[in-house]
Amino acid sequence: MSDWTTNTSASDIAAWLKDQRAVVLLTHTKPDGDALGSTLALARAINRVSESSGAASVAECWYAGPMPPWAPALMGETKCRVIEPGQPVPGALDPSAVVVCDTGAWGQIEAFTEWVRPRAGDTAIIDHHLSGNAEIGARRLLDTKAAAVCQPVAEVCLALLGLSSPTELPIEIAEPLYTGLATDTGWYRHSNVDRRVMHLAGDLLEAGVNHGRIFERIEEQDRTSRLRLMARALASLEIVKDKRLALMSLTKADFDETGAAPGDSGGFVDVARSVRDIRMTAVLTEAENNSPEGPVTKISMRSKSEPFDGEEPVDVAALLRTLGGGGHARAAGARLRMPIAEAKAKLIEALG
Ligand SMILES: [Mn+2]
Repeated sequence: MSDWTTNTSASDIAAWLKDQRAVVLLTHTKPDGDALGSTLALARAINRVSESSGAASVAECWYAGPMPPWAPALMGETKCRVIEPGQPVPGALDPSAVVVCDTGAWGQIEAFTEWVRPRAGDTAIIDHHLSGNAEIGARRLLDTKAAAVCQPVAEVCLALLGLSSPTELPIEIAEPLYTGLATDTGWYRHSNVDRRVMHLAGDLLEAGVNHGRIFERIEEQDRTSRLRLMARALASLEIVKDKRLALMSLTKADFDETGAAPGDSGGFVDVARSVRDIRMTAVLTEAENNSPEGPVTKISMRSKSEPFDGEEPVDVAALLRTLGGGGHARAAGARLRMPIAEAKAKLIEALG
């Protein structure tokens, strides 16, 4: 993790991408709005450049599902391949370059590990997370102060297209960038919202993005099974650590009996934030594909950013690193090879 530093610039990445015969864009498993938005925007910018020079479209996005229900609407006509858990990597395309967006951690690109490893020299990482495995990509554009990876990706898109302002971006690139920016900031509610975020958001609106349409497309498309799954999650609520931590647990049976898909629990970790005394929230999920080595529990965790009752905010990335996870100070995750009850005990123990 020691070399987790930027060694290139947006314009150098753009110049490098312009020379490529074929580019594969990757992101973390179970892609969210920022993961999908960043890869789609970049693929479209690369393909615009190659089409304008008479070449065939060369960029495509490879995703490891489960995918959110709104993904097809965002993906549109852009060349994408979705690998469901346990499926092999598609072998049809042998790209000259790989770009990994919104993560730089082996643990988040598991489906592609063996495919990416020999290609490190031809791989770039564009990310905004605080830590990662630098050896994944020889080129690294890391903006750890960015709220969304769509911010540095917007700069690469501008450099590719020779534009000076995001207001000039074509709508099919502005929309996915806006989606990443809006979702990674919780629709501009989280503490990572700053002047840069609002400026880029304003510029993308100027480029023609329709905020209400994107909000409805992402946030108001649930199936009733997700609401039923939320009822299960709320029924499992435990408030521990002197009322500071709200824990929810979802078992495989909760998903099966409600008919919910693995991606349907997204955002549940934010629900308990509404309670004043709760400073941290965690959702523990029994992983869908229990491996021969035993059960896997996924932990998703958030913390509030303001001091409370004389206590500093908890750095959940640092906390979950002690359990092999990572992420941002206010939003982090981990995967533990153990049943939910054991993972819950470990988490509470790690909190001290
Ligand atoms: Mn992100």
